[in-house]
Amino acid sequence: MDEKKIMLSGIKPSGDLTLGSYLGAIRNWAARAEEFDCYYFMADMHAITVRQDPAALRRRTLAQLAQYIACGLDPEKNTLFIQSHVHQHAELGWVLNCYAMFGELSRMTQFKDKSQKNADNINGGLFTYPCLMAADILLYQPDFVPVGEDQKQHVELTRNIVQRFNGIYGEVFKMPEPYIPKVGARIMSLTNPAAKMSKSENDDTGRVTLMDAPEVIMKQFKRAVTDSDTERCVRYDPEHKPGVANLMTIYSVITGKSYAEIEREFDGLGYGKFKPAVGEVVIDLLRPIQEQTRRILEDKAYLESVYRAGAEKASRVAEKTLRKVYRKVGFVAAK
Ligand code: ATP
Ligand code: LTN
Repeated sequence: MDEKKIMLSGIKPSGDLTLGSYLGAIRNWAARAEEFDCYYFMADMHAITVRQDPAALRRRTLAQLAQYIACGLDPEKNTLFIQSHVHQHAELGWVLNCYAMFGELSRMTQFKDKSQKNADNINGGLFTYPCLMAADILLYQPDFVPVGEDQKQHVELTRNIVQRFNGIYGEVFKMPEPYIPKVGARIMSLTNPAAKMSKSENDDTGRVTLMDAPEVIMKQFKRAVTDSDTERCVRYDPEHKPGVANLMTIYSVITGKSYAEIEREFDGLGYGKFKPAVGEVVIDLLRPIQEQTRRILEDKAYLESVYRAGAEKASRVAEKTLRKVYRKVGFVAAK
């Protein structure tokens, strides 16, 4: 029997999932289940690198699981789990800390960015974050890691760790490839097109969360920043019209239309027609996801059964890799 290729990814429950998390990541996970053996998790251990309210973290972790399922990840076909339930992540994370260099960790854009934004809490976890992420990945020996553009650097660092580790101990880890969508890899804030739409940063006006009510979504799009040029025409020019380009990207990913088609569709109509049209397709996209999420969240027993089964399966796979690593580095076998 042909072995399926493996795919793995995670998202921190550090805020409510946004349109950016969906278009840049989750959308590319769904519908892969037949082709790949897929693992997706809630990165709660990564979330605490920034201070979290405990009750909110718990709520968001479960909501995120419900949203994964509502976005089309069938738990019968994908392994869905909570990172902290699989202790091997922390254990391999420690080992990999010893195979990542201070210099390379210091160069991580996300570290520099988050340190600046959380100047009162630049903790060790924030710095060694990529080592835990490398462990998340390497435990499952995936072929592909689907992420948005901002995570590419972390996957590259994981690849450096693989090269270093395998160079010393032989072929222990499989080399993972980042898998980044061509369109939608970086959805920008609606009010500041220079910054990524993020679930925990900037102010609320720039983001649309997956659970926002239709009127809120419409309001956000109507007041989205476009540009002040006098032509006010819908044209794809990310350099000079980044706000319009961002809206066009959102519209393009959802409708499947090319930028040229969109330009033709709104030719002569201006932003007054274009912005609500983008809001409308987003509302239609999210409606069924919202309904399903609500239904799933009401069934606590079901959610629990999903994350328990997920952790059990993930843990079996992870344990194999961890044992091998422990043996390779010279730890005495416990049994
Ligand atoms: P935080 O605000 O806590 O840093 P975030 O909103 O940046 O979180 P992550 O948990 O870091 O989201 O990202 C989850 C996944 O979604 C990653 O693969 C990331 O690359 C992708 N992603 C997040 N935001 C966007 C975005 N605006 N556009 C495209 N992809 C995104
Ligand atoms: N660092 C990622 C979340 C994340 C992840 C992973 C993604 C944690 N572990 C493993 C892919 C694979 C983020 O901030 N989005």
